[in-house]
Amino acid sequence: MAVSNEHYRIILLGKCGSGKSSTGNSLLGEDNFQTASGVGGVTMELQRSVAVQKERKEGQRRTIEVTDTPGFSETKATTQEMVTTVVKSATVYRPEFITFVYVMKFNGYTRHDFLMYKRFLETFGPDMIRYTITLFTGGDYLKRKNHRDELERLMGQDFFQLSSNYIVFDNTASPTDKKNQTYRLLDKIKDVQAVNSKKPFTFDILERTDEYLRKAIKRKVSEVDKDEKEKKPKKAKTDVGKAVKVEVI
Ligand SMILES: Nc1nc2c(ncn2[C@@H]2O[C@H](COP(=O)(O)OP(=O)(O)OP(=O)(O)O)[C@@H](O)[C@H]2O)c(=O)[nH]1
Ligand SMILES: [Mg+2]
Repeated sequence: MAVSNEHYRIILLGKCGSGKSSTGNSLLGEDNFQTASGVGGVTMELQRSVAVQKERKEGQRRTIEVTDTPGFSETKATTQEMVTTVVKSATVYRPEFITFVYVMKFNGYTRHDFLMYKRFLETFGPDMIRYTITLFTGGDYLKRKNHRDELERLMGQDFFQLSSNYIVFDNTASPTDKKNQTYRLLDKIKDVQAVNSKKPFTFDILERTDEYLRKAIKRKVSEVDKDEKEKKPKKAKTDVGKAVKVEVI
């Protein structure tokens, strides 16, 4: 039987403490990223980790690469901070297809969270939304089966007017439930690929953003390119069925 390969590249973004590292661990099926509840806590630098799975169907191999990022600061998330994180995490994957997963905490969601999310989308222009899935952690706090109704009741209409591509995650769930959540996210990523006709996100599509930002992004991209050239790439050790930590970017 022919082996089919699926490869997903996910970049987790969002405010400090929103649950990015916990979500990364749920996706990989292994605790590779340090979370606030573990020793070490807050994520300070970009980290990439990969899991290769061979299970969903006979003859199918699925690779999930996750990049965990330092959170945007609670009080002063600057445009520069967002540019640095997004460019550094995305540039190394060119020309592969990546999907941004913007993580927000459902429990304790505030107006500030909404405004930061809005700033993120505005910073990167109208194309960004087509490459972004919003993921709400704290699914264990949602009591009703109809998430949309409950999210709408708690957050108001604003969020849904911006984006309808979202998913709810419970990072405290059982391993089986975490796997099912992961499959749901991967299906959403396939939709994102289809919407974009598999054309990868590139920083060229930022032409419509303003002059200042375009220059800042270009500068950052060439900085990352230079770093990448100078850095000897570490061999990624992959292990079927296991998540392995690859490198700190
Ligand atoms: N109840 C519940 N707690 C969660 C969930 N996801 C994450 N948490 C908790 O939220 C806290 C923050 O999680 P992290 O994964 O460290 O958040 P982060 O976004 O990586 O944080 P920074 O690296 O500081 O930006 C931890 O105490 C997690 O255990 C969830 O789905 N449900
Ligand atoms: Mg973290």
